[in-house]
Amino acid sequence: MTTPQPERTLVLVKPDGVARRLTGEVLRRIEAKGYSIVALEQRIVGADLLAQHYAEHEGKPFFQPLVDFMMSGPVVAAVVEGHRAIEGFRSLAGTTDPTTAAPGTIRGDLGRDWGTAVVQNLVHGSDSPESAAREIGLWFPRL
Ligand code: RTP
Ligand code: MG
Repeated sequence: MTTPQPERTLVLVKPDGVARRLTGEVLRRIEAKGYSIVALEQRIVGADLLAQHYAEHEGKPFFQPLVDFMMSGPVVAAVVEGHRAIEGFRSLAGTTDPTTAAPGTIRGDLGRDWGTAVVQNLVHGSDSPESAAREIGLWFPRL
């Protein structure tokens, strides 16, 4: 018999999600899926953390609008755990563009394009085990 391997992912409720009072709805979907929330914190983030978090996008046209958006209000950061939680949360979130994200997903059900400089899509989820380890280290260094 194989042993389930718990996996951790970093989830962010972005400023649009917090402002729209959707934090509880996002956490509800994570818990309803069967994942555990092992760390949770609301905070206002600075440019330094965001530059590290989004280092892969540095130099792209949406980089600065993205950083500005992420500093526009509080963010809720969570570490979510469960077998295949990285892939599982990405599936719950839906694809990047909320206009076309599948209904049933967080972005598909709750998001839309507001015509802003950078697409506001409610949540972030780590995209690989390497990203998850790096991002959890940035956001929750004591974990
Ligand atoms: P996330 O990192 O936030 O979970 O989203 P993602 O993987 O689906 O998207 P990613 O490609 O990593 O991009 C990070 C965030 O940058 C904004 N973005 N805008 N062409 C654009 O206007 C564009 N591309 C990306 C989005 O907010 C996206 O979530
Ligand atoms: Mg990403």
